Amino acid sequence: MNEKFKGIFPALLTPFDGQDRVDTEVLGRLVDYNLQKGVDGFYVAGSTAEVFLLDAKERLAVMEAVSSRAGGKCTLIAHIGCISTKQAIEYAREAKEMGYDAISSVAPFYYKFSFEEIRRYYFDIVDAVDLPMLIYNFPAFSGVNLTTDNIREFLADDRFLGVKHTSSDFYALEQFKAGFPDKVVYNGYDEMFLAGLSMGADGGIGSTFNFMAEKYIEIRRLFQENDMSAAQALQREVNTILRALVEVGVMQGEKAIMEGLGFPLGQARSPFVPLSGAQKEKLLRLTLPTLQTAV
Ligand code: MN9
Repeated sequence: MNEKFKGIFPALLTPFDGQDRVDTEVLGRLVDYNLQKGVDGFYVAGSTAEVFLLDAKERLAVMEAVSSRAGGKCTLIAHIGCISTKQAIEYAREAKEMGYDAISSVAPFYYKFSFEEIRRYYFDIVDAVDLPMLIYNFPAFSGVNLTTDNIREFLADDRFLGVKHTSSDFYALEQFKAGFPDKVVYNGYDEMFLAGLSMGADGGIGSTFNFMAEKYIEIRRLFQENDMSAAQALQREVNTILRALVEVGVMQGEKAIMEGLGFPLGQARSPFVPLSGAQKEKLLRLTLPTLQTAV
């Protein structure tokens, strides 16, 4: 039943035009470009989409652009997370309306909510909207540290699809699968994709999948065929790109790389600062030679 959720899911970037407006036309092309590469689905309006820098109208426009372009062609997960339960339920209802296959949410952050409050947040959403929920566990950014037992409490309920685990705690990842083999666990850090697979991940949701999905599709194939040395070699190649990218900032860097590949997505939104000419030049020099051009 959860087969359609396995595999490679780019966490889509949000293209902005020259006036800093969401460019849904370019977003549609980014979707097609990745569908042609054979991705299994998309993760929409998440961290990589700069979601917390979008207003509600823009967020819905992003969700709508992706569902109208990719609906019926692959599996779609909408990140509906925000720190208000009421607002999250509204986004979840919209996702349902637009035909999304699942919803996902980061834990409510900023106010240091107790686990009981976080638990209620998730259960109120799944009580209100009939779509499977993927927990988005990203302690480094959210500041919310859910324990393995906390997360297992959600997984024990039928309405929870699984976990997107953006953490290097691979023991926790393994424990989710050990306790709940039928739930879906996605690896979150692209630089450790192969490690996640080896501990039981069913696939990955990643931001660098936007421009090199083919490499992750191949790592997963090699892993499934037990060709670990080839899979490691490819992860190493991917990590030379990630190293250069993380140094300048993920979204800014990815947008510069996409532009270098012939696919301009504009700038990351303020307060992100655009890369300097020298940063861009160095990034492209270190990354483009091993990447496929976009068009
Ligand atoms: O959840 C992504 N996180 C963000 C996954 O975009 C903030 C990852 O794909 C990372 O961007 C990537 C680089 O650290 O692994």
